[in-house]
Amino acid sequence: MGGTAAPTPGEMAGIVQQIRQTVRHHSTRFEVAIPLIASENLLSPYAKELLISDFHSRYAEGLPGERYYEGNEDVDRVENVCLGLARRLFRCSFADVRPISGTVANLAVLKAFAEPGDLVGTNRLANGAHISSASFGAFGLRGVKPVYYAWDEERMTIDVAKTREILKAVRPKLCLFGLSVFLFPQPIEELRSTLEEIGAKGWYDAAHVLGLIAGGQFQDPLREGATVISASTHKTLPGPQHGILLGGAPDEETVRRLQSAAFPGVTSNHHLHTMAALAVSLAEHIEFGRDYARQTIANAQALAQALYERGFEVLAPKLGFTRSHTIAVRVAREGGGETVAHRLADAGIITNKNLLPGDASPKHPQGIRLGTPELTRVGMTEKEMVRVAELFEMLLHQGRSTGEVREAATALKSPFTTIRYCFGAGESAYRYYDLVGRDPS
Ligand code: DSN
Repeated sequence: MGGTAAPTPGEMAGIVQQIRQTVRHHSTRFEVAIPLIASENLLSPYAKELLISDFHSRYAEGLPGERYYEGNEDVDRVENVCLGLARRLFRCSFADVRPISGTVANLAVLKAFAEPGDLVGTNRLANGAHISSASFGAFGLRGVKPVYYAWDEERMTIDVAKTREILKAVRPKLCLFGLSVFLFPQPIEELRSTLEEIGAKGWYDAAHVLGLIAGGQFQDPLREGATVISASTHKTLPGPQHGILLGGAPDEETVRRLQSAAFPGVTSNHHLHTMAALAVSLAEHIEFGRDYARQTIANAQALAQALYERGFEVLAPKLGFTRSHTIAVRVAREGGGETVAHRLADAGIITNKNLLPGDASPKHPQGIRLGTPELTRVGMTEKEMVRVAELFEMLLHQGRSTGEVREAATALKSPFTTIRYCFGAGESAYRYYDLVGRDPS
């Protein structure tokens, strides 16, 4: 007979225990680390609580009030609140919170507005585009062909004049604006008349800058020419890992296409526990988002300036380095993106290697990407950003030991472990509470 070998007594309970201990170890590691991943953030206690609610166990296919399962009355109430908060925060008439991630939201837009073989405008990966635009990502899955915008390396954004010519010559059906190395606003307003002339829809992937847009501190894509925004909800919008679609004032056909792409196109059930947590995060962002977004950007600019003053090659110095939460640093002199990111991580500073314009090899990029959403969320301000830059200098320019830098990083972070800019501020941002409170047996 086939089947798995029976476990020895205590074997599986031991594995469960190990998993719990490993996750706890991770939490305490991050509590004393300096996390600088531009796409990460921390959930508020009220949002986090809902991740372990009974919503996690349920199905609710379709739209509120039109479900395929019974028992969804409370889910419908929460989803309607979530949709209302999203429309209010982004001042728009359409929201759909069923995509379960940013990439799934991107697939929904591609399903709604493009057919296999269509041309879709986008940025190149080396210029900071998300992997959704790649042939091995969502573009490839939908079978659409990328039309790349021209890039202005010095300004770290699209070259508008050259891109106008490309768009007029090639006439893509859909044009995606948005980046994963998102330093400056995308010129969708400047390209709006060209999109209208060629009949292309404007699509804005706001994953990285959603909380900055909502906080009124970045561009406003729905009023600048985007028909639809897709996004994940856990970067500068400090919500749960989830996705969202937003539309300014779309016509009925556009709404129908987006809704049927969201379900049954790219989801069956959506994730109800994260949807409920998103509702909390949207409410908190309406209350606290403006201040949070302002401080996040101020911190990124302060970190960039402090690194630049210490001899690091921070991109776009003539433009003030960044208008967002992110900065990009060329670290070829310090050993390249991979080596530097590893060395920093060993010293408790968490970053990621990143392709920069001109990089030939995706495996060995010359850059690292840094972001300030998480350090801002735990209350750090410009003063601490200077200290973070000093840690980089100690490790990468002064030859100080990994252990010494790690100790300094821990000392810097230790007073900043509680959550801010939310209800329940002051709770631990990193720890969670054992539900069972005893060992499995
Ligand atoms: N891969 C994420 C990032 O770090 O930008 C976006 O999905």
